[in-house]
This record gives sequence, C-alpha cells and structure tokens, in this order.
Amino acid sequence: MPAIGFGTYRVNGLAGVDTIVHALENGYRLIPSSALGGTIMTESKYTLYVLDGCPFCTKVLTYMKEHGIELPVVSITGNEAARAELVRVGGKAQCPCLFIDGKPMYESGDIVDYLAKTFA
Ligand SMILES: N[C@@H](CCC(=O)N[C@@H](CS)C(=O)NCC(=O)O)C(=O)O
Repeated sequence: MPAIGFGTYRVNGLAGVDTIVHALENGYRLIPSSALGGTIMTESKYTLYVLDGCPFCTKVLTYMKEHGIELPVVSITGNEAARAELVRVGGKAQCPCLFIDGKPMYESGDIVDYLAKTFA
C-alpha cells in the first residue's frame, strides 16, 4: 500500500491487516479510497470497520495480525460516507465494528472472541 505524502496512507477499502497495523502503530492517518469514489461495504462475508487512533481497533487488528487472519478492513477516518454507511447498516458510529454477513458486532472483546472461535 503506497504512502501518500508524509504521514498519510491511502487504504483501498480492502487493506491488508499488516498495512493497517503498521499504519496505526506508526501514527499514520488512514484515508479510505471510498472517499475517492471506491466501494464502502464490501461483498465479503466479513468487513471490519476501524477508526484512526482507536485502541480497541488496534487490539482487534493486532490479534488478527498475530494469528494471520486477513479480513477486509475499512477505515472511517476522514470519510463521512464510510461513517454514514457504518451508522446506516450498524446503527452507530462506534469502532471497531465487524460485520458478519451484514450483521454488526461492535465490542472489541466480542470480536476477538469471535475471531478466536472462528479462525482458531
Ligand atoms: N467497548 C468498546 C469501545 C469502543 C470505542 O469506544 N470506540 C471509540 C473509538 S476508540 C468510538 O468508536 N467512538 C466513537 C463513537 O462511539 O461514536 C470496544 O471495546 O470495542
């Protein structure tokens, strides 16, 4: 995933976990390509919505990285369209939110438990 200018990453809607974790750990600002006209909600069974600088998101992303779990990740940072989509489909703007077959799971602890159970 290319860095765009200093301290900025473009995340193309579907970003690798490594990219997201690296970006968050290094203080990069995530700019989803949906802000540029890409897709927001994916066709995947899973979509994880995250927010820049959110420790609960980092907890989930770090767990995914440590266990080699790759899921589509969408950052709502700086992207009102993605945020609105999260609220519209999920019911609130809280992150992280893992959509499983279109149903939202909002709590990071629940998400990690689900990932552990499902991908162990
Ligand atoms: N208990 C939740 C806390 C999540 C949370 O507080 N997320 C913050 C970001 S760090 C958030 O999305 N705040 C915006 C909002 O709730 O609208 C969890 O563990 O996932």
